[in-house]
Amino acid sequence: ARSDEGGWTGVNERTFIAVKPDGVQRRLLGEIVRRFEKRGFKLVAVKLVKASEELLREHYWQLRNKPFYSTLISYMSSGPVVAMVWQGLDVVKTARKMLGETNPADSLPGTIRGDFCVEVGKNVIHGSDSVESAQKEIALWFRQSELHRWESSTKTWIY
Ligand code: IDP
Repeated sequence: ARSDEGGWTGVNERTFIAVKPDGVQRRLLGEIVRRFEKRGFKLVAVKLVKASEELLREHYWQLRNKPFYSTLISYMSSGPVVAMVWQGLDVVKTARKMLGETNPADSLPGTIRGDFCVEVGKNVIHGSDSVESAQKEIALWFRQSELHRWESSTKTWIY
């Protein structure tokens, strides 16, 4: 991790979003990307990736003792996921609101999980739960060279 990775705050805050294998299979990628774009966030990295078990075990390290852990790892490795980094003011918190709750049944209509899924084990999308987790997850899923710096032409209309 490079030293400037920790400095992303304010309008430069970043979060890690992954469309899970069910989201990819169900052709929800475009709809999900559309929501983040229209909200005003900036895409700084994206790739289709078949995640290794090793990567997933590290990603879900904190859940290693949960009864659903092995199901979760096989679900997440059952097909390609779309890994993304989105940037913008309060993007970590806002993305979590856009996703809805972990359990789709608790997710309000209008949220991604509230609109597109019904079961906690097939909840179509991941989003970092804090700025600190976002930094760890971005470093885990992406190389520095995959994170792009670019100026959005709509910036002055969003901020
Ligand atoms: P989050 O994804 O909303 O941050 P976490 O508690 O970090 O929620 O759980 C990670 C993922 O593990 C969930 O998104 C979901 O796919 C899966 N998961 C969580 N709780 C359960 C459960 O009770 N049964 C099956 N899978 C679960």
